[in-house]
Amino acid sequence: MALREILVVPHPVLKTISAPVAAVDDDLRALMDDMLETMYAAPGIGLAAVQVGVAKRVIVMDLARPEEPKAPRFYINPEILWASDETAPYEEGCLSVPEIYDEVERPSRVKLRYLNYQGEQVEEDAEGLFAVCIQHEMDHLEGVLFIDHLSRLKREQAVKKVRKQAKAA
Ligand code: K1U
Ligand code: ZN
Repeated sequence: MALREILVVPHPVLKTISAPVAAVDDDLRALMDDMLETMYAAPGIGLAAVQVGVAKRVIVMDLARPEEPKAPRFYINPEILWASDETAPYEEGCLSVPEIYDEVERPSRVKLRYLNYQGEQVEEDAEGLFAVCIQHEMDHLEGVLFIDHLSRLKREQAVKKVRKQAKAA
């Protein structure tokens, strides 16, 4: 396993639409293992492959609390089959937009279909933080960041702040 570099705004690759995965094989599992290690090290609760520069429809996630055992999740070619009309706000962050947090409103519940680590098709209902995180990560697969849900002014301020941090580092 290896740590990968997490791309930050305004890196153009983050605007890429990720391509579907053709085969769940050992090379893909090696990528997912690297992504998981990178996410834990950041630390974060989710990561899309495009954030490490690989524009494939792959997401890793772990929503376990710090005192709980690790519970890694893998989503390959995820699709949203249904989304609730009811929405809820959540203060989101993103490893590609470091130190910026803001409220985004999304459907409270979604029904998903995806391939798991073994390449098996799974259907699952998501609510709460799981629903927030999977929608945030699936936005990455379309080249959309959570700041794209904010006003133009807030988005531009966020990118400016991240650029300033990068220059200072
Ligand atoms: O960059 C990412 O996509 C990961 C992002 C996921 C996310 C967080 C909050 C709402 C929606 C999606 C993060 O993991 S940001 C860091 C974070 O939330 C966190 C870090 C350490 C402990 C707990 C949370
Ligand atoms: Zn993100």
